[in-house]
Amino acid sequence: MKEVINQVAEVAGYLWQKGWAERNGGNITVNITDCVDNAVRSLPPLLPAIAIGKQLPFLKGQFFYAKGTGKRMRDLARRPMDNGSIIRICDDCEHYEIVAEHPVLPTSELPSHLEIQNYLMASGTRYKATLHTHPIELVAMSHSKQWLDSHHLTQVLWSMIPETLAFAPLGIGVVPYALPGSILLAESTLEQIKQHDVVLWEKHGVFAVGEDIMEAFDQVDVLNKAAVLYMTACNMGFTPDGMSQQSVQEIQQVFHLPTHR
Ligand code: 2HA
Ligand code: ZN
Repeated sequence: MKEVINQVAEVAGYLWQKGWAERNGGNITVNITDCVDNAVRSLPPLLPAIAIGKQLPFLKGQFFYAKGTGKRMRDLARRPMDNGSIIRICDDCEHYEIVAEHPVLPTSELPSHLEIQNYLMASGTRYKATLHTHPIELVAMSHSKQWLDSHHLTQVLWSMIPETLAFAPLGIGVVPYALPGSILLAESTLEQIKQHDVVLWEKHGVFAVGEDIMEAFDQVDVLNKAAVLYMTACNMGFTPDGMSQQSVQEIQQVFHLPTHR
């Protein structure tokens, strides 16, 4: 469990260094059920059970590490257990309890993170981590209608550098602007996460999933790197050509890249 939480802290540090996590921006949730020991399993709740607002049947008895509401990624990087907490989903699948280490209330976006965690469990994937962050260049692109078409955005980003395609083979989904923390945002994100590991929230940020938090971060990082390359070329006064469609398809075939999870 220590290893998983140390990895969360490492990623939180990267998010801050990249300028993607101003103030309390961003959230991290990781399913740690497989690595909690008996001592943690038997911990009594620190507060009365809190309603999730929805029934999530696949999360019964599951344990999560979740960043605390209002907490800063840069603080979490140094003190993960003071800026996040371990929660357990109650047997009714509608409430959760905070069991360690302090009564730090989880992220305001917990319901959307848990709803997507419920989907990841239900669909039998090995995915355990969900990440929300504010990557500068991808968010900047989302301010123009031409980039809100998921297919077009994915093709352009993939064509910037071969690695983008290799390491983000499911491309990037797009969710139209919705109020942060809203049910609409959670549900639109869930629909897009069924086809993509990374989803761009118009004029806000990204939501990503991965087998662990490092993988979720890496996918956002390679996609944002492609956005930086695109914008750097534009800043030099030209629109980049991008790799040809043929080169993109060649990579998909040679590396047997998955087209779905
Ligand atoms: O938790 O970024 O969108 C802070 C956020 C919410
Ligand atoms: Zn946000």
